Amino acid sequence: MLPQTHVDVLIVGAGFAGLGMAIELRKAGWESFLVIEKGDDVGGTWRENRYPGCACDIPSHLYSFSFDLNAGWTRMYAPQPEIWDYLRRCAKRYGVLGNILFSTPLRDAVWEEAQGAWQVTVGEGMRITARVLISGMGALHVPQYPDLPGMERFAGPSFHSAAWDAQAVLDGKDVAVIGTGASAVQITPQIASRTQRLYHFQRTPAWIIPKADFAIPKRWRRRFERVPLLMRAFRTLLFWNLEMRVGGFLGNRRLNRLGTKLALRHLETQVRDPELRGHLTPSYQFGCKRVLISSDFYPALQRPNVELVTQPITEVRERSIVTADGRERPLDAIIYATGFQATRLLDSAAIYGRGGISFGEGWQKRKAALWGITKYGFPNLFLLLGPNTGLGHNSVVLMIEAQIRYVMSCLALMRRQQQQVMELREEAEERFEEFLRKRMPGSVWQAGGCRSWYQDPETGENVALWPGSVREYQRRTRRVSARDYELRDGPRVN
Ligand code: N01
Repeated sequence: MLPQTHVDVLIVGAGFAGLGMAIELRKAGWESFLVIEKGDDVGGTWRENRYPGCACDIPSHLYSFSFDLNAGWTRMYAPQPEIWDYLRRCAKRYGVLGNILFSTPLRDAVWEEAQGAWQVTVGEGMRITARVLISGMGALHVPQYPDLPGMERFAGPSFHSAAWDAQAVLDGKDVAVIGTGASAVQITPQIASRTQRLYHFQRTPAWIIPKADFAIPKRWRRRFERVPLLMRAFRTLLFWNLEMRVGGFLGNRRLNRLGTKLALRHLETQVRDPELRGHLTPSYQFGCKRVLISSDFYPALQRPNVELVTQPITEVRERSIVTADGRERPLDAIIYATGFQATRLLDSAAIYGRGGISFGEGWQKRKAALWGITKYGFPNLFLLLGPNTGLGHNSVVLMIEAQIRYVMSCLALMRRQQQQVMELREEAEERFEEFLRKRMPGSVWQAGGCRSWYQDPETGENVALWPGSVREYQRRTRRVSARDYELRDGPRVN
């Protein structure tokens, strides 16, 4: 017999979202909760992504929990090992490590109406019954490989940016980096000087603005340590500096032009060759795809051993890549910095709600979840970093914390009303869908003339980003409206 466990709350994932949730439950005195984590440590994306140059592209003082500011960040944009360390420290400090089952992936979760609980199968088949299920899975962790003819024939090392092969020898070799997203622009500058030749394959150029990164002097770190208020003031300054940008993405043309100008000036300053500059100039609106920040990507592309290849890839051979113009470039290794299956993730998660409907089916019916957190037909399921809660302009940790507060309020509401089950009403979901529909048309994510992972592959609608400011999201999720939910004591009667 496989072991069976009962808990009040089961959290999936021990990244920023899952850990933050577990910590809040612990702080509020909850005892009966578990976190299942597919990896062997906490950290989520910051455990998984270990490519050279991996770092935050949001200032670290803002990219941290509000309840655990870190005076010790060594740089404005901390490198991955520091962020991973920070999360490990938080897990330890707040005493949630004992609640985490590592190397325990979610197999499936089925809502059992008769029990008013989720039946969850994990790892090798262990079953967990949980009254409340919280997804902290995030959107960016199932690698998306391109579909290139002959990919499987390549004889040298080839791997995805999120599954970096530390054993692969790149020094003195001919290497391809495919992609021009946030990952690729961090990788190319780091490895360019080590390779013999580096071919950077770009399908679509990105808008790139300068990265004001610098080491935070020790005396400042000491000041932050001694005067936490100073650190908080600094964080507030960073917050408003980023928050202001959202208008430019929501349709404010003047703000959007300012961003475009900044990026174009950066390109002109760093790239003198007009032909190369042409290849690097996007033809879509600023912000339509994620705006990248980098001060070393353009210089890396201009190294004598680096070539920007803009011809589409037509074939991968045993030791080379062929492009549409018929050119074949010999290669020892290929790095796929080609992103993640962002919008398909929840679709494919084996979560079955009331009446056995899969999350994918529920999503097809209506591509919305209230505040990205709750969905009709899925009682007692709460999503962190769910649909339409990503950000293109500010720190997503702020969104995670707002969602955690909302979930805590939902749990408190159930307790107060002495009800076991809470389900979003269909009308509330409809209203929210309408709200999204009204917001999107003027935004750059939809009207900006690009294709990006923010968009639903079928409809082209933005299903990834929150179409507003962080302040607005925080305000709107501050209170749970009981009218949006049906609260019931156990099984449903129709
Ligand atoms: O992935 P992406 P990413 N031939 O999807 C290209 C977060 N993040 O891993 O634009 C050639 O952005 C594709 O081209 P196109 C952040 O939220 C954060 O870089 O589709 N190219 C694109 O250029 C980010 O947005 C940090 O035409 C091909 C690239 O691959 C998200 O993760 C760091 C191709 C994929 O870019 C994803 O970023 C890293 C082909 N056949 C990531 N197929 C921080 O610093 C695809 N591409 C916090």
